[in-house]
Amino acid sequence: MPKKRTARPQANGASATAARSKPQLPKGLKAADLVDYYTRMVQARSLDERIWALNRQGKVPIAASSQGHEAAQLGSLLAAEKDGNCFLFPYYRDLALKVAAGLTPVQVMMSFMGKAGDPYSNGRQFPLQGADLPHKIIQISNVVAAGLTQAVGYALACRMSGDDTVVLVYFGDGATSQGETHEAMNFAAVQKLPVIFICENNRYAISTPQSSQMVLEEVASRAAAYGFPGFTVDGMDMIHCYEATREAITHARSQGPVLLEMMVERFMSHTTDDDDRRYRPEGEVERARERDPVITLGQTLLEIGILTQKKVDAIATEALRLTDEATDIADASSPPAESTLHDSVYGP
Ligand SMILES: Cc1ncc(C[n+]2csc(CCOP(=O)(O)OP(=O)(O)O)c2C)c(N)n1
Ligand SMILES: [Mg+2]
Repeated sequence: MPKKRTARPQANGASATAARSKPQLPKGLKAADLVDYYTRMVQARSLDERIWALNRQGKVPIAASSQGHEAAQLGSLLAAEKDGNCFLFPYYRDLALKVAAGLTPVQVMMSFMGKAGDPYSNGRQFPLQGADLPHKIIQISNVVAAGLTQAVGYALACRMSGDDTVVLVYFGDGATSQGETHEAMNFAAVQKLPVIFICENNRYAISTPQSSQMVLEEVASRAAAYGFPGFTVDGMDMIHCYEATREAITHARSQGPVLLEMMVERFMSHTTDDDDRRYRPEGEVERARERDPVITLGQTLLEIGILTQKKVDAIATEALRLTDEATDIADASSPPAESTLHDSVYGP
């Protein structure tokens, strides 16, 4: 397990890691892994930005952005991929995770525009909601905290069928105020199930700040109530999230649940339906963007000497090309055929 907690980032977004020493290549990772994950992160950001613009053009009905959460999502995914036997229960803010897990740009755009070919629900549900079993992902609904009990049930089923899958379930800080979180954590603890509870703490539940959701300063301390470890990590640092999740996977498989609170920043409004200027202090988002995980990971890789500026530029250009191409393909595609209306629906 992570031995130490990272200093908690300041509420105003000031960097807790401002005075970074020259980073080393982390244990278990090759240079190629980091370039690969940087490329995935840039692609996810490019799609996320385009989806927001398409909403304003009336082509995407609603979206929740993962901008600012990417390091937490990709760092934990990298650990899961390295392990090779993990199953993921993300939530609605995990676009970057889903893209990095292997969803193609065209599939993403099909889902957000509600077109036939959306691999999650074939255009039936909120975008990227349903299941993507080839990438070992289930996200049945947007009901806050509902995924926790489902993930715990999945972990129990895996154990009963004799496989040693570790389940990673993702949720927000607000979700930890829901009763279902208590049920899930308590049951997982009693059964010592291999579940990693990953809280992406952006300090807001829509417009409600953390201080109005709970008296605790750290969500991680909730773990003590269930008798399993809880850690707060810098969710803006992908490598740190990778290392914490890697240790958590080992612990979960041998001893039971872990809670990882990843401190992130929500760069955009809650969803495309929200306007956060009504409740966020002026300058907060701008300060948070100083720690943009896409930029800081790129800088880190330049510093270590894994990437050159030329390669960084080429990655950005290729991401934009794929986003443009996917937008055009999805825009020109049809919605699901009327004849399929009753497909996948229980009925007489
Ligand atoms: C059970 C339930 N109650 C309320 C909502 C409406 N709702 C959607 S997202 C949200 C806030 C959740 O905040 P948090 O868990 O911190 O996640 P974040 O969006 O900040 O990533 C709420 C209240 C819902 N979807 N489900
Ligand atoms: Mg939140």
